[in-house]
Amino acid sequence: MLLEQIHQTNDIKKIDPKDYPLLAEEIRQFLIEKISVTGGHLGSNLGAVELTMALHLALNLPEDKIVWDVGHQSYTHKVLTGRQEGFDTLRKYGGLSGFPKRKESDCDSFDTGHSSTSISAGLGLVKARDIQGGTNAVVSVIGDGSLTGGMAYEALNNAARMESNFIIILNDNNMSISENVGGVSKYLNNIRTSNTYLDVKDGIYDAIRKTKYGDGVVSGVRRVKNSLKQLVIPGMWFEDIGITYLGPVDGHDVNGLVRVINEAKRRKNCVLIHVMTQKGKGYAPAEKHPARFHGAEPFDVATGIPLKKKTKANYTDVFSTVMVKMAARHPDVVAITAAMPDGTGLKRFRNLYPERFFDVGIAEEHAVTFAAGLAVGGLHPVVAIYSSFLQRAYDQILHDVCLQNLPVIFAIDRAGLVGSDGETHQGIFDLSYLSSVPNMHIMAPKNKWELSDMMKFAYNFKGPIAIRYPRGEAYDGLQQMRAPVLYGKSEMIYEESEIALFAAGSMVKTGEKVRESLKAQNLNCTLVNARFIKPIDEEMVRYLAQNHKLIVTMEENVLSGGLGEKVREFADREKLPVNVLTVAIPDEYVEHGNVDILKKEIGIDEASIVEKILKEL
Ligand SMILES: Cc1ncc(C[n+]2csc(CCOP(=O)(O)OP(=O)(O)O)c2C)c(N)n1
Repeated sequence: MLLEQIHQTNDIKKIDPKDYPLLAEEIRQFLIEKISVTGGHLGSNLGAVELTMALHLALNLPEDKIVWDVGHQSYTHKVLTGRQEGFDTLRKYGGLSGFPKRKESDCDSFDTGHSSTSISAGLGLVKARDIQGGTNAVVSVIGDGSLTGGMAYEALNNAARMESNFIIILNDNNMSISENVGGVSKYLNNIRTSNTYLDVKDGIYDAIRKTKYGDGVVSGVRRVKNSLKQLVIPGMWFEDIGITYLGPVDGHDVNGLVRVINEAKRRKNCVLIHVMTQKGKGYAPAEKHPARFHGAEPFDVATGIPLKKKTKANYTDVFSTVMVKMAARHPDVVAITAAMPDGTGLKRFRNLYPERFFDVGIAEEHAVTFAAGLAVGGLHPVVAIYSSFLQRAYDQILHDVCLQNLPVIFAIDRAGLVGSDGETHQGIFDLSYLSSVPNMHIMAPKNKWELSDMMKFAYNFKGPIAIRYPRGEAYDGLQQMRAPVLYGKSEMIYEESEIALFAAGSMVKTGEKVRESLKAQNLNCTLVNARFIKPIDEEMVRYLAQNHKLIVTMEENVLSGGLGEKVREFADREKLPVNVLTVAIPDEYVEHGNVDILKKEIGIDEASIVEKILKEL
């Protein structure tokens, strides 16, 4: 096994070049085997094996820096930097992260998770290097999907015409999670299919450079080559803005890639290497279903079928069904996703109402302002974005939607702890960042029926409104509790005295268990479903204060700016005769791991809450 010779960074350099294909094969087998057990981002990693090997061969880590955009494709990089053993605990609590982490290795030069940041971060590393007189290479690796995000262009604009070396690798597999979308994707496709011109793979520059007039001839050839490109590809955009374009290059040919990276390292400006890869390469099920294997749950290697059968609907399924029903009933309903038609459950809507569906690419900011435009134009947009990615669009929510009080519905999936993707993906800030915006309204359903009812309420509401719901199985308890959703009103579930649990969304289910535990200790306990986080149901809080000695707020959100602070502030302001205990996520980033373990660690699981309540009493 060649992989057994790789224990630490740069060990790959000891491998005989003729064995590179074999090593790539071994890495693929290793990744398939490990990810089939732990789950993880399989497709993108299988596609980036040779590219990563070439980077490790052409660069000198950790001095040279690689910034992985999103970071979900960094598994081979982890394998080659002494972290093979960690793969048994990949994405598990206390185990190897599924994304680059500076605290995990000195070869991880920048933490990522959200898309389209790598060129900005890489450029920062370049400028820091230059100012401090460094000579190391900096390489940002960005996918064609991530190149649909606006930040990437802001950074390219900044990097263009720079007189210092900076390498951008465009890892183009013609896919985002689903099919890539938009004009840039089409443009790249044109380049890909018109590869009739020269590229450095031929070693042509090296050969010419060795002659007496080497460098001059090289630039001459390059000029001709560039004008050839202009002929073949209408408007070589990267070159036009001042970024040297090299490619397209076969992303599964290690030696060719090493040559082109070395060529790029010699340039005194920003160079973009366009690398063609195949998502899922080498594993038939992933090649065939790249979207399904983007982020895979544990699966059977022989068939690619997930090990765990899905038995219950999740909130995304419920949202998906409600959306197609709403669309049938209301022709003004339009749906927007930022590159996640599968993840957000909008695929059925897209199939049934393609002209009312918009996949804008990984462009959350644009998605929200676009929705504002649709609303001003007379439509009723539903923007479906995961909680952590919506963070991107804060100003657009504030400046474009809420300032004009527009009827935009925000369907916020993955709100709360998401688990194995870790810090960058936990949806634990939305209640806080949305609460501070005037005109915004926020709801959270206790179970699957309530999500449906809240969607209907939201449609009839004349202003910006957000519904946040968690990842995973939709709660199907408390079916009998289906009082109509009324503006700003909470819902009494069990009315007693002494302790009142005031819980938001997913925490209602936890609240039921907490109540049972307290009752087992002869404590009387009321349970209220908050329903609205903004505005809070002040009348209910006042009522609870009159009949209980303790109100316990419960939410899967950070404390700062969330439900608990609002209830406490109201109780203080009104001088209500009650103590308020706030159960929320502390002021810290929550790492990756099983959600139940994480809840325990941060003190929002049933047992920790009971303990806190008993202590408070
Ligand atoms: C801001 C943001 N929105 C959405 C996502 C979810 N997401 C993760 S990877 C990905 C697709 C990336 O496509 P590409 O860059 O082409 O990489 P590939 O997976 O194809 O290798 C998306 C949409 C994200 N990570 N960040």
